[in-house]
Amino acid sequence: MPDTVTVPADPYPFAFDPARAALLVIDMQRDFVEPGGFGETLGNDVGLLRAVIPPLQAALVATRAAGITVIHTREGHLPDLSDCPPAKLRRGEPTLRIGDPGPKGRILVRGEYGHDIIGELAPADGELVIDKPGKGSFYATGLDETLRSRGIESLVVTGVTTEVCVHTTVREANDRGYECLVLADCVGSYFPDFQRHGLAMIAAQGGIFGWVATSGQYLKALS
Ligand code: C5J
Repeated sequence: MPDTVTVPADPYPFAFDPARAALLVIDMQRDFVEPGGFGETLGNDVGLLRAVIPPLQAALVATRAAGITVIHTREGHLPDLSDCPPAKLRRGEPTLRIGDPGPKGRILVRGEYGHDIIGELAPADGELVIDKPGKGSFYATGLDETLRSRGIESLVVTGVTTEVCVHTTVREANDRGYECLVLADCVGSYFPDFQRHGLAMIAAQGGIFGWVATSGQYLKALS
């Protein structure tokens, strides 16, 4: 691998050192992507997120082959829900609330089948899995310390959902000084409009939060 990889991107090319980069795979959990989980209890068509899986599988294969760090996240709560703010528990009018028993186990609770990452994108041995109680990957996790201790400065961001956990994470990362490249076809939303506008918001104003490229552009740059 060269010292610098440059990916054509919006609003301008994204250059990163593979030894100082990580691919972040956000919340590719059954609870968001499969029927019977948290996403569906909120009234969403979870099928819309499945388009992310094949390009993300290809990005993972190429990232691992390039020796770049891979980190997965999972949104969810302790079985006693002590890390779930009452406001989050009360929010909305879901068919099942966080902690209720559902077809894939208790909704959004750590250790349950529905909380885990889908088989198609299962973490490889040695890859970090960060459990987070919020939408952002930095809030109440050790992610910042983990990245700093490994000298990571650039994040290639994938996962779901674009306008919620991906956006929150990219904003958190940007404020902490990380440079983020979001792979447009490797992030997904239940709302096609939010997908489009969410990506546009990241790259607008000269890359106010980061850069956006396709997985094809990323793969070509890695090869
Ligand atoms: C949501 C997420 N949408 N991973 N979580 O509640 O985006």
